[in-house]
Amino acid sequence: MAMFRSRVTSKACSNGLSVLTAQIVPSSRNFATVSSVSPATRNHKVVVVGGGSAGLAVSHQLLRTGKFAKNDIAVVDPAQWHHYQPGWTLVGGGLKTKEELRKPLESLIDPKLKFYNEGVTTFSPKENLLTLNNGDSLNYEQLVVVPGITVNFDSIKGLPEALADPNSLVSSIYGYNTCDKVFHTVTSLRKGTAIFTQPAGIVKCAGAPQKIMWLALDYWKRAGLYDISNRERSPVQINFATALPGMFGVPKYSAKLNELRIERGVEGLFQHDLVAVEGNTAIFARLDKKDQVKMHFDLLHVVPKMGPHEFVKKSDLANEVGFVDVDETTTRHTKYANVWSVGDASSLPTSKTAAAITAQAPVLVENLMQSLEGKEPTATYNGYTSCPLLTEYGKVMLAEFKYGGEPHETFGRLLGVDQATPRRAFYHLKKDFFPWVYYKSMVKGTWAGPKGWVK
Ligand code: UQ1
Repeated sequence: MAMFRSRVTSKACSNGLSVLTAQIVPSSRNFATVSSVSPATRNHKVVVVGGGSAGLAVSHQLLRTGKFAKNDIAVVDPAQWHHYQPGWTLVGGGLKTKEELRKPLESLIDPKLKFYNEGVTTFSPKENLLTLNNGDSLNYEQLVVVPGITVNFDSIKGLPEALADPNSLVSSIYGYNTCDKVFHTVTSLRKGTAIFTQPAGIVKCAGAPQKIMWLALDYWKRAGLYDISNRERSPVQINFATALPGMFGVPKYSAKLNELRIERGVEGLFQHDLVAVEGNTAIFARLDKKDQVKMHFDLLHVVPKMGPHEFVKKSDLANEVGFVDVDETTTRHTKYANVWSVGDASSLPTSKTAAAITAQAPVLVENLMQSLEGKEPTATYNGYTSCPLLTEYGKVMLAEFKYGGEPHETFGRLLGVDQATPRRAFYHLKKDFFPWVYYKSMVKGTWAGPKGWVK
């Protein structure tokens, strides 16, 4: 991060495609600053690190309390673009273009917020200070650390090269550069073995690796290339190779998804963690048998490993695995009482989604405001998160749950429906309503997910 700046970053300021060298440009600013201009220190009441889903929701909700003057709140993010990442699955399914899902980050930031279009180099929480890549420092009373996580394409040997090769049928919905290659690979395959992977460790939206598989299956079925009833006779065979022991982390939805998998003739390769791609061979570590297996593929959809940003991981704010160490109910840092985190970068033990942030952001904001007044935090987060799981074109299973993998279904409560049953209405929520309400309201701080619009 000190030497290079990425032109394209993902939802927060994660350098999502750091392995694709075409996207990386040397940063002259770092050197220019050192040689000519002396570093400056600036003061803000609140500094928010990250202009992703969490950063924008939190900063605008803070602003809307009416308790801050212009430039009291600063937002720090090196990205030029803000991406609606939940939409990348829809791009992979040929339902949206990637361009329509992004907006210039600066255009989403209220002019009353001070925007630093820079990355963070170091945190000094004991001094209430952080330094930027350009050498400047920011002082704060309260710090919100929400930079998201990085997608590590180079965590799988041979993957960067395979993704960059326009002739390979290897792709991933997990990056801006590669999400549109996915639909191209799906429409190009005529016969053979398709493998969809899900890695060991934490990923954003744990359902997405199979959402794209269900869309591809449906596409091949409609094209006459996939025979659900006869795997042997079907021109295309589908394998779901996941490092997990089941289809999903929540038992209720996992059971239903496994039924779908069996009904639809998809082979489940559980505890299989992709480690390398060599030509048309995928190499998996088998986590239960502690060995490796090689498998031929004709189409491969890869979900790389993901992890915290280095500048967070190496800081005093991180827990032992690199996430910002916060209390799971108040979102306050366990050691530093004026530091807060939600979203992907946080240690909150729930599934990392934009839906989770709709429930987390108001809790963080309420508690931070109380903290500014010298009061103890009282708002609590119950672990709410959601995964609108596309199971075919036109149908979505709306998984919603809280801590402990316990279902917490909005429409179950309101209408008495079972959300494990895939429905057309949920599909339109996912495809049309959520992307719309996200840019219309969520990034502006006026959308609280299942709780609806806030005043
Ligand atoms: C949501 O608010 C949201 O954000 C706009 C999503 O998009 C990523 C979601 O997937 C979900 C599930 C919600 C939650 C809202 C309702 C009405 C269930």
